[in-house]
Amino acid sequence: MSEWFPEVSKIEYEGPDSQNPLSFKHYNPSEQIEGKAMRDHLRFSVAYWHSFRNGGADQFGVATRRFPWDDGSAGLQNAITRVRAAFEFFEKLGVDYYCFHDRDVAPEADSLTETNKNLDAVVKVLKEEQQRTGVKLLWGTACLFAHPRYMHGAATSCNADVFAFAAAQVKKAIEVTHELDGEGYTFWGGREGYKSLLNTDMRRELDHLGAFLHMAVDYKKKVGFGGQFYIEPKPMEPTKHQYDSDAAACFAFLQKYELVDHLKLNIEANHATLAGHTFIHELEFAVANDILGSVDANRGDLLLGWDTDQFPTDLYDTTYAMLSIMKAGGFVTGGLNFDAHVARESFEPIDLFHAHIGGMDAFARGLKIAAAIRKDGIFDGFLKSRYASWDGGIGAKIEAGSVGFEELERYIIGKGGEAAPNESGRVEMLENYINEYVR
Ligand code: XLS
Ligand code: NI
Ligand code: NI
Repeated sequence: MSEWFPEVSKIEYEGPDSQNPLSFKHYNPSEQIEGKAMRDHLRFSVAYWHSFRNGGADQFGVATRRFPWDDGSAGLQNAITRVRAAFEFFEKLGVDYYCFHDRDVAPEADSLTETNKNLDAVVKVLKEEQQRTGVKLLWGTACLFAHPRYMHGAATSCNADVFAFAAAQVKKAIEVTHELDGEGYTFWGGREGYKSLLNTDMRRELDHLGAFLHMAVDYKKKVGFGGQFYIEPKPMEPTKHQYDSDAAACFAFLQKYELVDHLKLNIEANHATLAGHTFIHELEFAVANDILGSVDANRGDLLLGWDTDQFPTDLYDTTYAMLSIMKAGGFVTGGLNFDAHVARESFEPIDLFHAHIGGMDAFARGLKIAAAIRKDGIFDGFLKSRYASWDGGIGAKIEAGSVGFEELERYIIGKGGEAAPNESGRVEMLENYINEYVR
């Protein structure tokens, strides 16, 4: 099938010396790294909403992109044609996964019943295309933020009917994700937060969000959906403050509402920077608490205060990300979902290829660099010796919980009243090491 991208054939790995912009220089799907194929380390996914629904409109201007397969209508036939174009793209790009919101793939009608019928019609085609191409669903989700009914939020709306509508919508979204063998389902709390605290009962809203997620967990069990649930941290935008503001806030929330066993995190690079953290901080926090699930791979602009969702190109970021992901043992159900859109001025279908090829190559390089770093073991060795005082003696006793303040006071006094001297953290030396690998 070569209907919508006739000028592009399957993107192949041509190696670092290739001059062909429509080839991979680093992503070689079957290449083995640490005994596992690159494609299985990276598990790339295309975000349907950004690549197939985002026309490039921003706060100051209308859409700049109307792709040839799109007739501009909100009709069902248009939605179906778009699915065919999307799968032609996935296939030619050679990604193994995609992700969608319910409303990205099928139009919303005047009633939930009619809307669900539209969704069923499109899901039939998605299934057909998945079977034809072998491309799989990484995760599904529901759009609980675009329609005006969600102006006050969805699960955290002041309007109980809106909560009920959102529940019905998520119920259906879980069903179709299950139907399509999705490996996961993401909750991103688009408007689950507030604009003003003057009109917000925060305690009640948080309780409602906890209750909503429990209902989702119950329903998942009831229908036998075996995919992983994720919650995706983001601090703001469109809200002033979103409750799942960063990985730590999500973890606290999940613990309070006893949801830790049921949800992992979907960490997005740009959301980390909006939260005033680095991407690597959010990943490391998730890894340290065993809650890393999946990744929305994109990049923000540090000079702009919003979710610019650019494609990832920074090799330091991709290297650090792969180091964290590999430390956690790699993805199980998750993957690298390009939650990213091309620039407003990149309005041709071919730009979708350039963008994804760049992101895939950037992560393939990050993977190779991370594997080289792990193989040499310099950083592991440094870490081991930096914490050596915990491997025996008083450190081991503290870790084992066998001493308290009184024993520790006696220990220090017994040593002549002073702690052992510190050693340098060697920050610059370590940064120099990194530069030897990232090139
Ligand atoms: C928006 C979010 C969104 C989620 C899915 O900022 O990143 O795209 O990934 O609802
Ligand atoms: Ni995202
Ligand atoms: Ni985002």
